[in-house]
Amino acid sequence: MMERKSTSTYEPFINFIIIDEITTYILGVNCGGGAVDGLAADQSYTSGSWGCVNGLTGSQNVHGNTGNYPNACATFAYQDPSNRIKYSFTVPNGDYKVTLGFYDNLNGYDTRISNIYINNNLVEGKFDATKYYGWSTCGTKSYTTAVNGTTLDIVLERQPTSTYEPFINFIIVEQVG
Ligand SMILES: [Ca+2]
Repeated sequence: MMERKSTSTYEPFINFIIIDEITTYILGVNCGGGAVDGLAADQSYTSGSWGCVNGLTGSQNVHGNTGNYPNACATFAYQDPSNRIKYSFTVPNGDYKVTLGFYDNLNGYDTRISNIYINNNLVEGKFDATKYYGWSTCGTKSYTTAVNGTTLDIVLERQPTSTYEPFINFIIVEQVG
């Protein structure tokens, strides 16, 4: 606010104002499926954009559930027969919260056990969604990470003892600082 001083001959004036727009990056991906639950459809990675790296994204329908992401949990992405799945996001530098969604419909005899890396840092060792959430239950894991090189990579690597390759149902990447 600008107020005229009692001693001023003229009223207050101003020539221009610049307001820096603060933008924060947020993107949710329905891995292995179309646009549902407020998340974008999955896609292959292209330079400067985001998506699943190294080939086709496999998907498989599983039973839905009543969680926050019932439709996103109904499909998952994996790369068969690869022992590794990777998503890459081109983002502004800053601090990020990464949420990974899992819904494992395997029985108690088969396993999907993986190490999870974000920008080459191990954030989860020997992760087994069924052990965390139970069979056919949607659950999430969240991590924070700093991005300095405009790239945010998420990698899931199969553990040698795992029956099946790594999988993931959805990803949400959100700038928090
Ligand atoms: Ca999905």
